[in-house]
Amino acid sequence: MQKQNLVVFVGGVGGARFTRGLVAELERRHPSPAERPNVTAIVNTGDDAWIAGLRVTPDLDSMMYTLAGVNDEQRGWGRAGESERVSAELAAYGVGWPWFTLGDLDLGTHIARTAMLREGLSLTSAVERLTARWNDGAGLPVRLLPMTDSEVETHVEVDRGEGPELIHFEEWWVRYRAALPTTRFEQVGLQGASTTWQVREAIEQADALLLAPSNPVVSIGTILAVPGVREALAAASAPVIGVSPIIAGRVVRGMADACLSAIGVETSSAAVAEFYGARRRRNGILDGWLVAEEDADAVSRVEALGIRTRAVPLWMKDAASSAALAGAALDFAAEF
Ligand code: FO1
Repeated sequence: MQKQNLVVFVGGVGGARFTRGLVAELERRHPSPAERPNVTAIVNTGDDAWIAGLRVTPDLDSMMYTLAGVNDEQRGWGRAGESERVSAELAAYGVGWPWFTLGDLDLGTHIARTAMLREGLSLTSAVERLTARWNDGAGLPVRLLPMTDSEVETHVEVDRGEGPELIHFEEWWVRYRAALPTTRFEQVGLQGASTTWQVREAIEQADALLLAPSNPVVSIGTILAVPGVREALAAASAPVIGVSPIIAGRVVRGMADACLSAIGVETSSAAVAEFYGARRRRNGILDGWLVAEEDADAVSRVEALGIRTRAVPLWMKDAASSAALAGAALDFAAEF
């Protein structure tokens, strides 16, 4: 029987946890790897930045470290058992971003990636080589694809007192904890960019397309803005099932509410569904939407948009609940 192909659109931490749950659920449902579905993650690279001469790709790294089982579970980013000897030296030299800690092990990844890029590898090829190293060379249970091989960075318009200016998303997010008011996100480099043939092919061959409960504006929204992605989704035969990143009017983690309010979207599961739009209506993308049981009252409002909606347990507080959520998304997709 033809192996199923699953594709999940992800940002950073929430996407990594959801994808880890999906892998666990698939292992439970399909004990034999021979007929276990393939999983491809299309990952946001809008948070990427040049720091101390190195190309840093936060969301790809969250996905790689989490799926390799070497992530720092408490902080939600970077490596477990990390040290910061080199970053202290960089700070002493005034090189890099002192407020954005690059651990020693993490720097190993950034040095390796930057070396590969300087050899002429695309980011997609570099990710393939970086991910192959884990699990004694067996690699990861999920193929990671950057949303594009072009440098497309999310910058944020703020006013620090000298008038409007654009700063890198990570500076806004980490240095200012998203507390600086903003009204605009700009994807610098989007003009000449396009998605990759690997992304187009993964979407085309997918049996189900899942949107992880990642930040709808700067993660999922950023992926959707890359030329070629929406077109591929519109042409795809697979159903698109989204998981709400908002529960009872609150973000599950991170500061997605700061991003949503910046673009005038209410922090609610229904408003995010509206932001993504119904696939059957004008250039929307959703066929199905999963909301938390706490938001069961939103189901009818989202259904009225032409998006089939279901209320399920949405908190990913541990491995079991993450796997159950992934299973609910798979079961919902199977109904289309
Ligand atoms: N987040 C922080 O809050 N503080 C940091 O110093 C920090 C460093 C860092 C280094 C590498 C990396 O891949 C991620 C890092 N992050 C840090 C998290 C980062 O802001 C997030 O992973 C996403 O970019 C936003 O969701």
